[in-house]
Amino acid sequence: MKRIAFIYLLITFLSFGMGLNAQSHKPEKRVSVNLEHGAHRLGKRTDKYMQTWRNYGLGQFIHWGVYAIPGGHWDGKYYPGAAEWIRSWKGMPKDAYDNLYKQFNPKKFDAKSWAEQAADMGARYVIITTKHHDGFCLWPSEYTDYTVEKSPYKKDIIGQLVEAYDAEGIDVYLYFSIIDWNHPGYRSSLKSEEDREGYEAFKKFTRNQLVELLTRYPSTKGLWFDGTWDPAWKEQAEFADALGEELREMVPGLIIGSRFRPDENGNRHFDTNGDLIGDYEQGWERKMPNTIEDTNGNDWDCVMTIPENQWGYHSDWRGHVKTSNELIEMLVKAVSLDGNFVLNFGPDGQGNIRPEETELAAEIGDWMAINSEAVYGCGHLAWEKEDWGYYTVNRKTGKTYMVVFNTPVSGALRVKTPKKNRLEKAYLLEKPETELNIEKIHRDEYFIYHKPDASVNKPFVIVIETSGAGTDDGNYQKAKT
Ligand code: JFZ
Repeated sequence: MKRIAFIYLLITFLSFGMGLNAQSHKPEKRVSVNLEHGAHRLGKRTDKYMQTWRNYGLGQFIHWGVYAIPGGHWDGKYYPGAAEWIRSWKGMPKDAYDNLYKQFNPKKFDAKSWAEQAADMGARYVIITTKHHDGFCLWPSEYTDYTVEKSPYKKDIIGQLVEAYDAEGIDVYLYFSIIDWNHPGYRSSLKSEEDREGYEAFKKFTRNQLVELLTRYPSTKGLWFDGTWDPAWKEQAEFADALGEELREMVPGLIIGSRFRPDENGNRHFDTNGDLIGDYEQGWERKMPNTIEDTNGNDWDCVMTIPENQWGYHSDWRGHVKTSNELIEMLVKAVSLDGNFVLNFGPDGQGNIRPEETELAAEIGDWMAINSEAVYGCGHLAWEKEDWGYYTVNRKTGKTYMVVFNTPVSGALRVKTPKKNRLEKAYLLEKPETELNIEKIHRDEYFIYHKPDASVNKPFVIVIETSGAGTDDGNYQKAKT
């Protein structure tokens, strides 16, 4: 018995060590100091709100603001950076940018059609920019004049979107930038007494706007913060912590990721002890974890652009534009590693969703219409990773899926089950009546034979059933987490 306990400890120790080495997203050094503004919780949130979040699978991001008007161009010149950053470009006169709102009149904007398109794509939540770094507010804020109300369009855009997405049953999260290039008190760093004074006014303004947003749009499920890397904000641990608590009291179950408040040492995402600050890791931006160890057991979302790095509307996408197969693979990979995948849309200055995005949304939606069962409510299955794609497992029912992206020329898809767990049955999700041939190769190793015909150019899903899992508690539990 003693020996077994020792081996168990050794294995636990080794795997923990390996986990630490794999962490790209967490300080390597683990210390333990008392923090007033560090993580307020260790491990995942277990309440029903967070469970809903965890089971979304697919989300939509919307970046919209006055930057959609120049669309990555000024004075005939092409701006190579992210379109929503054009104000910071030396070729862009600040004054001209700050007056763009006088032309903001998106006649084609129809919140309902955006929400319907998102629903058809299969999105379960949406993150909407209420205010990006430029400070332009898509709602009629009473704390600044730099809002949609003062544009020729006048109407509240956030209100229309919240209503339309709510009606489609898509949960709304509000993106809010802490960087605000329009507010006189905003500074990226505080270098003088005067800076500090101005920043105090900016902090009040920030708090007021956030309280205003949650008061106006009480169905909001969470806040997606951005622009919190400023040295000025990194000094605001106490203020940000209190503000977070105040906001959480306003909306039951409110979800806020790790890109909001720093700890008292200015550490972001992970506090000085290496513990996650906030409800999920918000650092996976245009990149993804590769293994479950990379996620440190935290909830996370990956936000992704369709071109390389364009969030707001850029009329001229250059470089690689992702295909629906690539995006579906990212979605499934995210789910297989216990994360959500959020795809960005950048509508144009008139309020149209660009044709490339519409086409991709439809292609993803077509795939989801058949296969979403392997996405919604699903998470990681701790089986050996195979070359053909990703396993996902329904967290409630335990139903197990193989989402196949790479079919081997032999047609033999390898499955290695955990010990004492026999592979009994395999069938295509699309055609449950046709059972696929299974051959046992060696111990817990099987081949499932399936080679789709040449016309199939989309990933497909195989459902698998095993038996005997109950005889090995440890593995069964592991397979379910
Ligand atoms: C920020 C914004 O600056 C950008 O315009 C967009 O809104 C995006 C969603 O968020 O950009 C970031 C933020 C974080 C990282 C990279 C770009 N990051 O953590 O690597």
